[in-house]
Amino acid sequence: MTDVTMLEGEFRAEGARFAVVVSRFNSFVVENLLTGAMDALTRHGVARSDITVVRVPGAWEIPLTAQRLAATRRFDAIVAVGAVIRGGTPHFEYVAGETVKGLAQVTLAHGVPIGFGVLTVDSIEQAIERAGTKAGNKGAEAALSAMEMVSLLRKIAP
Ligand code: INI
Repeated sequence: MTDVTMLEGEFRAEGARFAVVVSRFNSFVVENLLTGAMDALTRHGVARSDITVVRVPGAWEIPLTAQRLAATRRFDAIVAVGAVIRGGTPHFEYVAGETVKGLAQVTLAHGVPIGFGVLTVDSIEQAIERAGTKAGNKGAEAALSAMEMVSLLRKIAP
């Protein structure tokens, strides 16, 4: 009897090209997420010349930008980095919800993995916790997930 076939990605993706889409809104937090994402990619062997960083005004603008990047077919994965903080703004539900939905559409429509490093949190404290303090760095996690997915998709369809 043959054994089960197991497929899973690794934290390495030789020659893969990454686009990191970064929103400026709440930049005091988001810059730490970007640093985490860059650090995760380069420490796992991605050349800096294989990374393109694209800055956009806010999280709302991330999905369209990701769509355009995916359509170029120049990137093996996209990492989305931003912070939507409730903090009393009525915008929160709309911006957070549409960012998530938009990115879900892009990843499926283009078949390009998107690491989701957009914080959707209630407070600045929660955002800081997830941007390199006690709850880790969600930018780094998103970058690693994107890398793992590149590796996995290569195994599914070399
Ligand atoms: N953009 C964010 O990235 N985070 C937020 O918390 C946020 N809030 O709360 O409003 C936010 N709004 C701006 C939005 O993303 C657009 O950039 C703006 O509406 C212009 O289109």
